[in-house]
Amino acid sequence: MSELMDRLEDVGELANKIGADGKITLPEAFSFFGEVIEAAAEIVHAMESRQDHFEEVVKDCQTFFDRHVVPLDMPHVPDWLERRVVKPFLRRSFRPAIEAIYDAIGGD
Ligand SMILES: [Ca+2]
Repeated sequence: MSELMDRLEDVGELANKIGADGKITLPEAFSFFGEVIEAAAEIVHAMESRQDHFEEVVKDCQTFFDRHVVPLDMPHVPDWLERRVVKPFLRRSFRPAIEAIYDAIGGD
């Protein structure tokens, strides 16, 4: 297991609490996204050879999202919309968000 996945376990506990009823609201989903990005930023910041790990960091975040958010229902969001738009949007947003982290702190 990667260092990031280790760190994400803390976020996973939060996700399990949020999703204990099998549901996640849209604000909770965005908040969860923010928690994952924060954990990723901490790990990337601590890395030595960061450029080598970019794809791994993106993949770990997406795998984590698939595990903890994708199975949950978003109340008040039609299922087709969450399945085809909202969750894919959040999932794809990890890449540009992590790119922004690398741009901000990756070069040194
Ligand atoms: Ca729904």
